[in-house]
Amino acid sequence: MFRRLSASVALLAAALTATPASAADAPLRDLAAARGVYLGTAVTASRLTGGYAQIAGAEFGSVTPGNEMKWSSVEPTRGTYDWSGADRVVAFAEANGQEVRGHTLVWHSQLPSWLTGGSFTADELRRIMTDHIAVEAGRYKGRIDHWDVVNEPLNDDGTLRQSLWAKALGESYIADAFRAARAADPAAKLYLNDYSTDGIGAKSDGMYALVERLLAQGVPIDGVGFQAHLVLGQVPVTLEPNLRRFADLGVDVAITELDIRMQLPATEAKLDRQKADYASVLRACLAVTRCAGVTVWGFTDADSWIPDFFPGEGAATPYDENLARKPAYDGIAEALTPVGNPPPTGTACAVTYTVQSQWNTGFTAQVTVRNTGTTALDGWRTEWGYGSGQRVTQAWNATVTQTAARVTAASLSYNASVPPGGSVSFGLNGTWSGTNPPPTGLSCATGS
Ligand code: G2I
Repeated sequence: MFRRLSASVALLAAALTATPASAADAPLRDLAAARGVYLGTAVTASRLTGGYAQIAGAEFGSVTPGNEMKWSSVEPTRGTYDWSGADRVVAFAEANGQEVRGHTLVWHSQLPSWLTGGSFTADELRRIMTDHIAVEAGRYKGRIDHWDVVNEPLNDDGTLRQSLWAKALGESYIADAFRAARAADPAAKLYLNDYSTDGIGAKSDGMYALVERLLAQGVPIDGVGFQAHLVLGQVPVTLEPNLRRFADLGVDVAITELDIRMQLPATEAKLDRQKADYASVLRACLAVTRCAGVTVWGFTDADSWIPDFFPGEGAATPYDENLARKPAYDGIAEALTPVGNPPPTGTACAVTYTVQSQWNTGFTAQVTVRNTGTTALDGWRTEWGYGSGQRVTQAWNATVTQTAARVTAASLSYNASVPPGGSVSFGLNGTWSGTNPPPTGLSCATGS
């Protein structure tokens, strides 16, 4: 694990928010990464400008399109696709060095009317479903870290929800969906996702049994998502043991849609309670090794589904409607800050990226990591995002890997140690077309 210490975006976010920076004074995404988890948010593509975009990019290491990848968004008319919203979210993530949770391939809701109103045989429906997965997951192949392949398959009592899919195909639709998703995008982690499965109870028992059956059939399922649409003061006490029992089945787990709603108006006491509730959800994830991360379902109360669906309730997210941090933000930051094991003081680095030469399709860049702390670096890493399709083709003096737009470079044995005030450079050749803008989210981290 490594600790990310410098991110220029953090300064920007701090400048934009009304309240003081958190105790840890680092973006949530960096605090999360230092603990080996991601902190994500659902976003709305049409809002990705201005202060909303700044915070989404600076504070979160993963984004989930709130609606833009759902079936009714991408294929409102049979055979006519609209990828504009989904493309926008994926491009945003790549420009900000973020992961993407794809949401969602197979669900009973937000389906186009040509599908809900059509009359199809079971074989036709199965084919429509697997074709849809092939098209959508195929389009974003290699660019989605986690796919919510099947969403909300269960009733509250843990039995199979009689969705369009289950009515025609029975439980077999779930296995088929996962197999189609694996074929379309072998690198994506494939998740089964549901709500009210957060604590141990009838519904999560049903989910547990379902996951056991799928694994026994060799279905390619990598993880289980727990939405965690919670009510103030009601974080299930069994959240952590519940996550752990699923992890013990051999799958990853993640909190995928966290929000904690309250009766309006919000008061100081309620917001303090919400802070504690957010912190306890984060701690439950951190306590379970296979918990991959936590995603909040919208980071601002201005972009939350709660007021529309629960009249009189709201204030469910970590930022208020004016994009100011709420106590819940600090609850997340504090939970992510190690207790009794503070980061070593005096260890810090800074990184610069310079294009040294550029020709019609290629360029050479030099990256310099400087030890700005007071103790020697024992290993370093840097990360950045390419916003314009640039690809690294060759590198020297570092181990450089690129996944989609995200590049990671790590020290080699002979240049891992950097004395205070010293610096190390490495180089790379890359390809570009159109434009070759500087990378985004350039950060460096210490440790191996
Ligand atoms: O309902 C909360 C979430 C439960 N789990 C699955 C998630 O996909 C779901 O997300 C919400 C979105 O946050 C809402 O934004 O799903 C809702 C629909 O079930 C979304 O609401 C819809 C409204 O119903 C539509 O009227 C609206 O056109 O959002 C659409 C786009 O703004």
